[in-house]
Order: sequence, then structure tokens, then C-alpha cells
Amino acid sequence: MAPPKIVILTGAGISRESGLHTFRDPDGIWARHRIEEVATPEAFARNPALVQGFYNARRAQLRDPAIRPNAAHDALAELDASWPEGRFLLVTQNVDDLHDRAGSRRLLHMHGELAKARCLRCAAISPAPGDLTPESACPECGGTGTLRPHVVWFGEMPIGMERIEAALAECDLFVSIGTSGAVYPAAGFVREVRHRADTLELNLEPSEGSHLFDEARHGPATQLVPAFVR
Ligand code: BJW
Repeated sequence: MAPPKIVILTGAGISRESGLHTFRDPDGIWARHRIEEVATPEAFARNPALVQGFYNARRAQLRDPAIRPNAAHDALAELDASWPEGRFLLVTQNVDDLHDRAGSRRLLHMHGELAKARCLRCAAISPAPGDLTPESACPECGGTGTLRPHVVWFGEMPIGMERIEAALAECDLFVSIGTSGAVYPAAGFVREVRHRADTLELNLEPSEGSHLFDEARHGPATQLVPAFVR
């Protein structure tokens, strides 16, 4: 029998043990910053310097040598490398690059990437300068003041939805790792697949949609994910 077609969804919980904060845990990012001030297109239009500063600080944190992929990122990269062509997709909601650094290849960043900037004039995506400012210039079109962080804010369309929907429509196994299930459309993926695919949640604690999964295992990602993969 052919190996199952797998779709894996990851969230901030998988990077927690690498030293990056989640969003909605008590020590999370939304405990220190108001969503309406930093993570909406309206916030960026109102105060681009404040929003750029929020992402510049998180980008700087990613460059800290102490922030590295952990055993869960490594295990998913191994799974990617070992699984047949056309039967695997890792969809991450994370804007960090820890899956990339671990070596995952069939990877889609549905909420964008902290390390990149996007030009509002020519739509080019380029490596973000260390500090993005309202005066930063686009390396493609030369426009100044046209760059924004390449991330998906509330009210914006996530990236790669066609590819994700196609993979979900075909998958035999859906695994959700380290996500609270509070943000759509990602939180709805399990409902889309649960009537025909096996579904598994790996999370520190039961997520909002835990009851929708065939099976849920609770604990730290660095333990649960390698145990699932190997
Ligand atoms: C561990 C662990 C360990 C801890 N091991 N586990 C009503 C009003 C307005 C809007 C809406 C509405 N209802 C629905 C919407 C839409 C809205 C939405 O969902 N809002 C909700 C708040 C209700 N969604 C959108 O606007 C999205 N766009 C959209 O819907 O477009 C329309 C459309 C799409 C598709 C088809 C048709 C139409 C866009 C959402 C963009 C989200 N952006 C952010 C910010 C990205 C940039 C940045 O990083 O700053 O994405 S918000 C933030 O939340 C970030 C994350 O990717 C996302 C999800 O968070 P995540 O990863 O789940 O983290 P946490 O903190 O919530 O959970 C961590 C979990 O890990 C916890 O469960 C812990 O227990 C666990 N954990 N340590 C294992 N060691």
C-alpha cells in the first residue's frame, strides 16, 4: 500500500522550546502588544514606524545565535526528506525560519516570513533589511517608503491557500502541532478533512478544537513530534 498523503500544520508552540514566544499563552506576544496596534493593515497605515519596530525587534531576536531549530523542527525535516514525492506538505503559520533552517523543503509559510519584506508598489518580495523603516527602499523598483513586512495580518488573505486546499483535499493524515486553533482559516483545516482523513493533534495542552481530532497527544513538541515521526 502507498504511504499516506500527509499534511502537517504547525503553530507558534513548535518554536516555543527554541526560545520564541507564542501569541496567546500567558507570557505570549499578545499579552505585551495589542493586535489592533501591530498586526492589522490599518495599524500599519496609521503608524508604520511602530509596526516596523515591532517586527524589527522580532527579526533581531531570530538572528540571536541562541534561537535555533529544536528536536521537533528537526524531526519534521527528517520526515519531509524520507517521505515520497507528492505525498507531504508542511504548512506553517509561523513567520520564523526555524523549519527552513532545520531543512524542511516542502514547506509553505501561510502567514508570511519575518525575514522578508514586500513592496507595496511593485509587489516584489525581498530579504528584509535588519531594520525596516518607513524610509526603506525597495531593491527591485527603488521606491522609498513602499516596503512592509512580508507577514499576513488580520483581515488579509493567507498565502498559498490554493496549494493548501489542494493538499487538504487529498490528504490521508492531518497533523496539527503547537497551535491554539484560534485563528482562521488554519483553525478550520481539521473540519475540512476529518470526515475522510485521520487527524492528530500534538500540543502542550488541548487546543480550542481538540475534540475535533481523532487523537490528541499533549506535552512539549520536542518530545511529541520526534516520537510521532520515528
Ligand atoms: C506548545 C508548546 C510546546 C506552547 N509544545 N505546544 C471575526 C472578526 C475579524 C476577523 C475574523 C473573525 N472571525 C474570523 C476572522 C478571521 C481572522 C481570525 O481568525 N480571527 C480570529 C481571532 C477569530 N483571520 C484572518 O483575518 C486571516 N485571514 C482571513 O481569514 O482571510 C480571509 C479568508 C481566508 C481564506 C479563505 C477565505 C477568506 C488572517 C490571519 C492572520 C494571522 N496573523 C498572525 C500574525 C502573523 C504575523 C506575526 O507573527 O506577527 O499569525 S496572528 C498570530 O496567530 C500569528 C499566528 O500564526 C496565528 C496563530 O497562532 P498560533 O500559532 O496558534 O499561536 P498561539 O499562541 O495561539 O498558540 C500556541 C499553542 O502552542 C498553544 O495552544 C500552546 O498550548 C501551544 N504550546 N508551548 C507544544 N512547547
